[in-house]
Amino acid sequence: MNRIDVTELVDLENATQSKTVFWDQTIYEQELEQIFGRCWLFLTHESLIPKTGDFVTAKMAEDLVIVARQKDDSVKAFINSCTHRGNQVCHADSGNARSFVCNYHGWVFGTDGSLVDVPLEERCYHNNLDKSEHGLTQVRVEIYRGFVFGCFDDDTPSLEEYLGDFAWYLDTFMVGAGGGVELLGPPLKSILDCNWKVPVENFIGDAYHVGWTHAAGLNVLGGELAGLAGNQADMPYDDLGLQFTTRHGHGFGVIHDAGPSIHIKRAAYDKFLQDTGPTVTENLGPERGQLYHGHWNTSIFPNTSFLYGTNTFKTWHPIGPHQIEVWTWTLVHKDMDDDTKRTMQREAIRSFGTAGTLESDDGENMMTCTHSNRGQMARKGRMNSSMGLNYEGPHPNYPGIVGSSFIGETSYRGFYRFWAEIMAAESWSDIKKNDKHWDDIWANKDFWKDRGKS
Ligand code: UNU
Ligand code: FES
Ligand code: FE
Repeated sequence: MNRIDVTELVDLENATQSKTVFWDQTIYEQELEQIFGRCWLFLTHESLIPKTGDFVTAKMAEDLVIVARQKDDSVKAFINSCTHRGNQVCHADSGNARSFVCNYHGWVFGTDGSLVDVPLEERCYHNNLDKSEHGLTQVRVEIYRGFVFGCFDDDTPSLEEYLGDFAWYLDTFMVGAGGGVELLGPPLKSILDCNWKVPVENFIGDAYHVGWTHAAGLNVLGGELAGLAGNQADMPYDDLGLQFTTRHGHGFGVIHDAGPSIHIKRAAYDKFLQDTGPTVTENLGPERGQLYHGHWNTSIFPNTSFLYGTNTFKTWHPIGPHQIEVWTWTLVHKDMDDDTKRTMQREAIRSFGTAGTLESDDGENMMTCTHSNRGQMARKGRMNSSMGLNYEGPHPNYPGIVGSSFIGETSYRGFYRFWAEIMAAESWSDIKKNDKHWDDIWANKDFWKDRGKS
């Protein structure tokens, strides 16, 4: 493949990106191979396929996959395309099956993807078809805290290594209180006419837009975030939260003590957090004890995002450079009673479901960020993500790089830094060579020491 030179597209020092990254078809094709072909991609949560034979269909960028619970309780995934003539084998979103029968000529695949039966095998194939060679293409699967991921590349490090320091943060709510979390499905699905990176960068670190894009909504909702509406100058922004980026482009921003702020019916959720918070501090220490009560806007590289607190959990599946499918689940703690889970699901859907009040605020921006850069002149321009440059650095108490304010672009920069790295990298062994100095670009090594926050 003739690769595009990404050094032109992402300027790490000045924190700018070419606007063509949202529009260009060749860049997109390279993303499919270099990023979606080699990263761990979120598929589903174990709680959605608890029993043998339970399955969901999922997407890995433009590839369709089937994810199924096996007899030995493991989870397997395979490409949802028949090895006979390529028809989609499973059309359901989810269910329980003993086998998958292709609609076209009737080939039958086991829930492990193996080809188990072929019509007229003896009469017309004369027993010359080797069924063991015609199973569905297997996808590598690994699970972190119940979150099932798939990967197309055998050279990609383990899911745990891929998440790396980010798992330290995820553990805050995934295991901090002991009971774990789960996703409520089925996922809502909608189409949005934007490049996949626009929502990812929005969720990874764009708290800047919250007080502006969502000003009207926040004013009506009230709660802890209402004070952000309209970007009031006297807010103590530096004390309200932080933002983080870790190896491999994952990142988030936290607004302290604002967890359920977007929920209206929140009494039971508030109580759950109050009751379980001390256990998190006990198990994981005071930093994560505090993060547990915050509102997080988060993306896991490349295309999964969530708002912990609001509890919407999303994957942005690209369909070409200018369109995505948005899949939206609700994130809840397993130990919550069913009523509380339902209430949280309704609240998450009301705000960040397909027709959610805040989701629709964002949708229009995401579309126009893409389509305003289709022109040959617009595409030559640059975008800026320099907010908070140098007000960030390694921190004594948190892994990764920490930005001093939740309104800043530290995690944007981390995302595009890894985007550029993996777009150019020949292989994962080249990426590994950079592990030791991946954070060199954040030049201000003593930022937190100088601030006296240790
Ligand atoms: O719209 C968002 N991504 C957001 C909303 C982020 C933080 C708080 C509330
Ligand atoms: Fe940020 Fe226009 S002000 S995109
Ligand atoms: Fe938003």
